[in-house]
Amino acid sequence: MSEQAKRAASEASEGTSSKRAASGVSGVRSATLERKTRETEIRLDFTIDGAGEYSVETGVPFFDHMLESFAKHGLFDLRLSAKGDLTVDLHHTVEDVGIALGQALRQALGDARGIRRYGSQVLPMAESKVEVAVDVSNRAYLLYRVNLTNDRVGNFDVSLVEDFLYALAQNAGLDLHVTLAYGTSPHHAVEAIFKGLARALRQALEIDPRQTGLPTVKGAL
Ligand SMILES: [Mn+2]
Repeated sequence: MSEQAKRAASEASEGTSSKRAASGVSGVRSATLERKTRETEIRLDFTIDGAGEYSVETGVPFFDHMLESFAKHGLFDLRLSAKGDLTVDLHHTVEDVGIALGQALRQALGDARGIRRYGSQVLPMAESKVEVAVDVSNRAYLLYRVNLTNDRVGNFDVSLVEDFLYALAQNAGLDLHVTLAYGTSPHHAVEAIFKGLARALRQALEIDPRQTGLPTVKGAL
């Protein structure tokens, strides 16, 4: 775990200026969030029960491509505008989008009543294969077994994927396991991670019609 990733976790609990809109009123689970720091300014609308519609502008073209795929394959609606200090590095922007998306997911989810809770996806893309497993447990953990050398896709450093996923897992309360079984193209491998994440989360967040309460014997998630 990098120092930067640890910073994401501690910063996540500091409560930077984020405000939430009413969610779940119409039965559609969604959240609106604004988050502003000295490094980034983020506006985000996220709907779990969406149609895969998106509008994403982070200033990082490959990251936009990944987040658009995430929305499309998760059938989430995502409106996201992030203005970050890209002249310093891409790190702050990528990590803070992970924090904001995680917070929005958690808000939209409410008390998690009726969800399937677990989701998993094996996802091939060309020569790459990724496995993603998620437990929407409200106890954060990231297991990330992805052996890619320090490649770049466009101006996007692939090591940023772990920072993004760590911030997302911490703030959404996910136990998230991501494994790259094999693959050589960093573009394919990273895209398979985002699509696999989308499919696994879509499954885990879905309402199970047979689940009338919380999917746990503890009484709370
Ligand atoms: Mn692509």
